[in-house]
Amino acid sequence: MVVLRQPLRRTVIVIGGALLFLIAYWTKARHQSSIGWRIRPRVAKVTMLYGKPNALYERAIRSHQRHAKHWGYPMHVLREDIAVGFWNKPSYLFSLIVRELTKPAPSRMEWLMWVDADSIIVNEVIPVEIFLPPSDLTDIHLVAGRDQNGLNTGVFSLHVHPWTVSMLAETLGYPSYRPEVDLSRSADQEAMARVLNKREGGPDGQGYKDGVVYLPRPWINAYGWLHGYEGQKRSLLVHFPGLEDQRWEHMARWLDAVEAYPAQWRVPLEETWYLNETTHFWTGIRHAKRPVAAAEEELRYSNPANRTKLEEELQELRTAIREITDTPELLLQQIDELDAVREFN
Ligand SMILES: [Mn+2]
Repeated sequence: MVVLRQPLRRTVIVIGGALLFLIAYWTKARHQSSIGWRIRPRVAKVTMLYGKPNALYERAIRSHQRHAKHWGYPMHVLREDIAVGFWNKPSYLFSLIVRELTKPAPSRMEWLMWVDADSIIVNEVIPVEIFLPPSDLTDIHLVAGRDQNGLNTGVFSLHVHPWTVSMLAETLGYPSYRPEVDLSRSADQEAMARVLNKREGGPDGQGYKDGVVYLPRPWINAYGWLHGYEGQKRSLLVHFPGLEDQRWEHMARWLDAVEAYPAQWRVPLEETWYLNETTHFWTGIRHAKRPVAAAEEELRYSNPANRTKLEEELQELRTAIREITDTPELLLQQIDELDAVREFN
């Protein structure tokens, strides 16, 4: 064994340590840049679990933590009951959005992704950035999915932006300023759905509708039912809404399967349909946003006689963008119709 003198040994340790750090950093950077993401994460994940200890929810949250760790997403877990009734989720999100906004822009997260504690990550090597608008689409502030009851807030993403502060403030205030409305059981979800549908008020007087994009819900929020799974083997996660007491058995079965054979569920993004489908989805929206921006500009100088028609067509294209999930063919049709009206201006 070579015996090094004290100062030399220290130098060797320092240089060795620095080299190891560089190698680790380089490996991570290579790993992440292979699909084009920046090294600093732009998304944090958020969930909550409080009250009576529940081992299944804890295991579900651990699946989200593994996913977060894999991609370097910070993860926030609310552990205290902070609000009366059903308002913990929007209250916590409100606090986190405000906290991010108090930081200088370069060190903020850009998005927060909410995940319910009754959802389990199935394929932890799927990054969530593919479900968020590319950074040139700056006027989208909420990405969610819908089911037969409308908006589902079990899994959805919020833009770190003043728009979101207003939207959450209105959601939290909903029972106070609309006490006559029966929000039924999922009061926070119902209140948010109603706020998102508003056409007046909000940050620019136009409500919140145009800041929302609905993507095919099973991409981010595939349901596990009593007799099956809405997703596929390569899907991101499974969520168990509305199963009541049968939820436990199903959660246990899924957790056992995912924890026992983790490698079997990890299918890299490149080998899933996700990459193509999501790229296609955002390209479609980008394609439609361009004529919207152009028409908005033209509206300012347009001939008053044509104004109403142009405004109408513009509104229809905005709706088509929001509804792209349900009626993708409508998007192209509306782009054509808006173009036709623009030619007369
Ligand atoms: Mn849920």
